[in-house]
Amino acid sequence: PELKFQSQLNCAHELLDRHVAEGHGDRVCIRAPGVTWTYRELQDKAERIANVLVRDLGLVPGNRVLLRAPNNPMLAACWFAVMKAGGIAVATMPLLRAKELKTVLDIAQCSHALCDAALAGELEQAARACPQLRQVRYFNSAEPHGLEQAMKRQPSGFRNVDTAADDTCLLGFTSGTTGVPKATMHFHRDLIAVCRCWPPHVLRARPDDVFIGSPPLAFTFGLGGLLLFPLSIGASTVLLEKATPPQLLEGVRDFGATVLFTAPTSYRALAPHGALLRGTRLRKCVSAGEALPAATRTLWREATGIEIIDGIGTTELLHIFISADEVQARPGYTGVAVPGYRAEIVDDDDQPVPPGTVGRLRVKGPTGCRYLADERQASYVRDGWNYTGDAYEMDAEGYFRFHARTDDMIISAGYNIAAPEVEEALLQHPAVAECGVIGVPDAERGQLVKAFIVLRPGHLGDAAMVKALQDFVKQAIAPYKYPRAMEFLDALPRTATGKLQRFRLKAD
Ligand code: 3UK
Repeated sequence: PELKFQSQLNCAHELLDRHVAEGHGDRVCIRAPGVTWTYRELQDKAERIANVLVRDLGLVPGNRVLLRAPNNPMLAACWFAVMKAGGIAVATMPLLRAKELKTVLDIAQCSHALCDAALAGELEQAARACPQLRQVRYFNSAEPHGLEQAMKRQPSGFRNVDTAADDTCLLGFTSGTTGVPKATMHFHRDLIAVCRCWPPHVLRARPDDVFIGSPPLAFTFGLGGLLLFPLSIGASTVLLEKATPPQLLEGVRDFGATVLFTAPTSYRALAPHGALLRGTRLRKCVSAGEALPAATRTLWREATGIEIIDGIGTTELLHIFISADEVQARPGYTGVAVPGYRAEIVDDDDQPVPPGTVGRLRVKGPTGCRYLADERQASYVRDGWNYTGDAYEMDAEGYFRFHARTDDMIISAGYNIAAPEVEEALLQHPAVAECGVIGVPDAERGQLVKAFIVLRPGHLGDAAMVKALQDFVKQAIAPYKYPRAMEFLDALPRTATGKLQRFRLKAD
């Protein structure tokens, strides 16, 4: 049963306000260990924080507010407070160090910051070198000058600043597989648009669903999946500060979660414990951030009985634009264009290529793409199409198959080899837990395919293993793609969003 709403949505904070305005304020909105907030309670917190921002901290519409916390209820309240006060939210990944924070503060020109006390150290260090940052408040601490103390002195109730649908409300920073963060601007209407495209057409969750997952709210995959989407239908969301595989398992069981958002690497780590999920309410599993290998899809289905919903999204376009639901899902394919979006494969001259040809993916849709930096806008957005930097192929039915990031195409002895294809082949070997493939310079072949392998417990990375894995790849895919060099590691370098950092493998 869907909740029916009278009001039309223009701005992001209305995703929260309309529940209270239309009589659903007592539904459970946010849960976390030891915390349950209804929609009304979240609104009350957000409005008190908005009052602090405007009355105590002098925020004016358009000011940029740095938000910094692990996924927890106060972060969600601060996020809505910024929307209500007409500010622009700049959420940062919890793991960022002072130097990276300074880059973000400078690019975004933040004047205010709301930060979890647990993450104060790096921000204090960064703030010393950022004179534009005028006001910082910490929450989730007992200190007398904390945000909660200031909230107590403010009335509940806040008259929302009169923002328009096309006012910027969010600066999203890309997660940096190449190391350099890029900022993209999003309007209020973009946040509403993502709630209208992928969730109703592909995810199809219900008001009684309980969302849970690992992506930080600072990553737009997490912001949508763990905040905007559940709230847009009156469902509830579980926010976990730490969401490693064991914590996700526990969370799904303890909170009766039904919809899970996480990355392929996390599905691989969870799969051996899949039996523990069989007795739970879990019914939908979403994967994004990296390509989902066919082997991981199978592993998960066999472990849990659930078909993963894969989807590619980007920070630039805010959320998922190519995806397939449980019925449409095809192993090895991301899916089809999400209603509302157009996706095409083009050659180096921006001309569409016939089905079955690998080329560059470009996408157009209601969420647009606006980089903060003009040079970037000029080179990555042409004719309204956003070039994602991915090499993809579309078949005659409109199904899209990922090959590689354009930068991750290895050219060896004249052959084009997509690093993820070699990884996918290796992952099918029972001894391989995780792997990363790159091209390394080679005098003879130009580039050489090199694989970094994390073995499952009980396996040894010796010469016999190298030979066995090379032979295995030659059987699975065209033999010239096999990794001629191989190295065994305990873990692979990954971003906080679960993406493999190939540039770090290349540097070592
Ligand atoms: C890669 C995928 C194959 C692809 C994101 C869902 O990942 C997100 O945003 P980012 O800006 O990175 C975008 C790039 O990541 N990618 C993401 N998903 C897939 N490749 N299959 C996939 N399913 O290279 C893309 O260009 O960090 C994902 C929702 C919101 C997001 N921001």
